[in-house]
Amino acid sequence: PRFGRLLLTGAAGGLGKVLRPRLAAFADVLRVSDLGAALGNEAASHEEVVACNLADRDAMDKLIAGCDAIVHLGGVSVERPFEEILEANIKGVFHVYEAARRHGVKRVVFASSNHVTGFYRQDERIDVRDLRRPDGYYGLSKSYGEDMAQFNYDRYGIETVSIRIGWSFPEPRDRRSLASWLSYDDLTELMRCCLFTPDVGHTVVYGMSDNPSTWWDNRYAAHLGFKARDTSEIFRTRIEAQPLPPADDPVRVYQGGIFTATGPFDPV
Ligand code: NAI
Ligand code: 15L
Repeated sequence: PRFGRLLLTGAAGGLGKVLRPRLAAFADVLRVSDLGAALGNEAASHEEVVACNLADRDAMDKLIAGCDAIVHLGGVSVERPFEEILEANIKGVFHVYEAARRHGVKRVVFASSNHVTGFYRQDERIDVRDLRRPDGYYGLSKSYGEDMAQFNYDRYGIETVSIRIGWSFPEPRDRRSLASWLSYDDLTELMRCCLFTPDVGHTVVYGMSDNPSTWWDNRYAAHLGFKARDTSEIFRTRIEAQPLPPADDPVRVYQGGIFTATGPFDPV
């Protein structure tokens, strides 16, 4: 299966750059978007390059017109002051769904984050039915995005898979990411499952490779048929040679790590 036109937001970011060539197989036309300065204007023959600020409602409406599905990666991707998160993430995801409804888009893949449940401890194992415990403004914005996804399914039948991405970089960098690593190849396969599995409603899945030390149970996303092929285990020896942080260090206590202790940003 293929879409006619697939939109990728956040195309100039770390994961956007990885997925841009890989999503080409999933659509006749790939429309890629990000802030103009980050994006440039070079387009392959199967691509449309459209600069757009997620906070701009009218521009977002035009961006999404004519698209059949959306992979929404754009936004602020770390903990930042509320105003920045509000513009890019909260207004951004609102505009995605408003335009999706107006233009009849029926499938969204939303890049949520493990920081939606960042205040669970690393000695707890959780699934997507456990209460969300966001660990900052960033996690709260992703929690709002998941609620937008559920609401837009219940009210308008727009289907979404929200991927609570763990740590998706070339390699794990510490003990925390040994548990949460998602390889780029597994991310790509997960994207394929999220885009093409029928009847997903609003499904929430933790985005992770086959890591034995995981904190997350994906039993409620089994219908996606996603099978991770990579594992962080191959990095364990090297990572465990790093000094162990103190027992009360947030990077060792909480699933969300340092995000649980970042900010507040207001001057005291
Ligand atoms: P990134 O920060 O490298 O990329 C995000 C992109 O969004 C950037 O290119 C940025 O220019 C764009 N953006 C920011 N504000 C914007 C605005 N107002 N309008 C338009 N574009 C805007 O992040 P990365 O690592 O590529 O992550 C992609 C998505 O996945 C993000 O939503 C992030 O929150 C989520 N995620 C990523 C994880 C990871 O391990 N890489 C882990 C958990 C979630
Ligand atoms: C995220 O949500 C961020 O987007 C990514 O840059 C990492 O910081 C990751 O979480 C993490 O949990 O470390």
